[in-house]
Amino acid sequence: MRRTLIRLFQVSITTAVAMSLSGCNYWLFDPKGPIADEQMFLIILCAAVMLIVVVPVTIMGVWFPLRYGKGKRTEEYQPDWEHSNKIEAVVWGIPILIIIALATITWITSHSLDPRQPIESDKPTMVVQVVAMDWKWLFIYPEQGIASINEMAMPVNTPVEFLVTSDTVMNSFFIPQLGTQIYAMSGMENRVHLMADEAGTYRGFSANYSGFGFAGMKFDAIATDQTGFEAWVAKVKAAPQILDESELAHLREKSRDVAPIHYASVNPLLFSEIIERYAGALGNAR
Ligand SMILES: [Cu+2]
Repeated sequence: MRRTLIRLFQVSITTAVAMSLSGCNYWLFDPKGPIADEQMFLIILCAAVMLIVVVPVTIMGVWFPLRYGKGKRTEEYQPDWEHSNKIEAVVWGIPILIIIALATITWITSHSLDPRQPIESDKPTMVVQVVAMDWKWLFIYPEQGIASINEMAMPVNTPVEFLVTSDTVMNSFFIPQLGTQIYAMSGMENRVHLMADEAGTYRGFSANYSGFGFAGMKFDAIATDQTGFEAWVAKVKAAPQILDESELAHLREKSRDVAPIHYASVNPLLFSEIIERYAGALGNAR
């Protein structure tokens, strides 16, 4: 018993030290936008509600064997005891209350955090089209007429509507510090509204395994003030490359750990053409 406890203690200390040294990122607990804020609150709230069960059960799991275990006949022995209204009330009442609380929270936040729901703001929503490729992210700015690979920028405090599709297998578009991940699937368009309320460069990646180069399928989401965003757009517009048919064919080749690329111009219909390439063609992609 004692050795087991010591061993358990060693394992937990080692795990705690390893986790603190591993460079784990607690992005979900460092939100930089209103959606991520609300989601962090949800995570903490749900964990706290679960602890209402986990903490007493853990305590009882240790306490009962210690107090009532073999050789511990300190309490009165009651073999003909069979029913208690108090226990029934607790074991039914508490779970019912927890389910009602969780159901209410789920109902409300499923609507308030619906990814399709626009974010209220005095600024108009900006549209960014996102395409998952093998293994990089393509960003198309239809309003600015530019495109980029593995780097995107957005003005702070401006809602952004991301239209997301895939030119390959399923991926999931995720910038943890801004909230809500959304699946990128070929032949269809998913939408997620996100907003950054603090300037910074946030890591984005695919949250759905998509093959060999998946680990390097990362991008920077640069949130900056309006001037900084306009400067970024100007920089991309000044890039030597454009995203034409031959460059697109090149992008469709599998590649890993791709450094950011800027395209001064892009076919304005490219996003819908990529969707149409797969639409209604299950197992029959051109
Ligand atoms: Cu799943």
